[in-house]
Amino acid sequence: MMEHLYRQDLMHIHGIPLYWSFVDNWPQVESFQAMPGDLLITTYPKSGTTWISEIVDMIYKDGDTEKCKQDAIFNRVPFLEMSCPGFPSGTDQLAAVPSPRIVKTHVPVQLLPASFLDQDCKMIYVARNPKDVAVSFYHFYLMAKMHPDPGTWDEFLQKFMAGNVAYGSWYDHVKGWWEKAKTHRILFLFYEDMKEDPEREIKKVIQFLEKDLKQEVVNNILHHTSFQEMKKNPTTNYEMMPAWAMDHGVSPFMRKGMSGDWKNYFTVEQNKIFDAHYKEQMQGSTFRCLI
Ligand code: PPS
Repeated sequence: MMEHLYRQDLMHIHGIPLYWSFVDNWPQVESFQAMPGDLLITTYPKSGTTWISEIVDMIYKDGDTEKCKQDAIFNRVPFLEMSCPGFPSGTDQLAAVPSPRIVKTHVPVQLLPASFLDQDCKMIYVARNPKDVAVSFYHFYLMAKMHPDPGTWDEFLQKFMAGNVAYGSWYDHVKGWWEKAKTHRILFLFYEDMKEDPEREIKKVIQFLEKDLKQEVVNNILHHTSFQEMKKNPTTNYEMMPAWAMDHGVSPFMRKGMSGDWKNYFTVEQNKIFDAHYKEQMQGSTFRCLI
């Protein structure tokens, strides 16, 4: 029924490759009116967006699991630039949400609607080891057929390194947001830090959001947002998405949830090429992450 949406080529918006239906709706995204109390969760795809979204929503709801379980994460934290036949657009969804809203986006910083900066909204950026992002993105391309065919793993890795994937270059994305974080209210987090010490990172978020939560609430957030819990929770594992949009039989959205899975996919040669390319791309930036 929706097969006509499958495996379409990416289009471009201001030079960034993106799904055609998102590009179609871009005027609504560009003119989106952020409110001062909005919190923006901004990430390159596959970097821990859903994880940080659930953490933030739990904090907003004072650790009340039942409240969070009332709706799917993609309704509780609407996806700003989302636009797809058969679904409400992210901008329409957000228009119906009372302040304070939590907004998800993957846009590179130069495509951020101006109102977020005008309103001085708080933002949280999560960065992840690009090697793990590439592996996760490859599996996402396979299971979510709004993406073009990823080809073989090697072909996909080359496209990823060239920025010829949805949302463009990972390198430009992190560098752009890293610079913006120097002058704006942006909490910059790393997926690997969240894996290493989730309690420490959750406390950073609580502090950034100026909340005061008891340790037992923090413990509850920790438990509820663990990979195992989120994987079996239908409101966070994306199984509430129609099967034509995401085929979890091909690869589950909650796939492995670990750092370093790239070692199971990169050949020695691919790793060598990637490291050299990474060095070249990140030259001159003070951004550092595990690779
Ligand atoms: S998306 O589609 O861009 O919004 O995807 P995103 O949520 O950014 O990234 C999906 C990857 O994050 C992993 N994930 C988690 N890891 C650890 N703990 C928790 N709680 C968690 N929730 C989601 C998810 O498994 C995807 O990574 P991979 O490596 O594919 O498993």
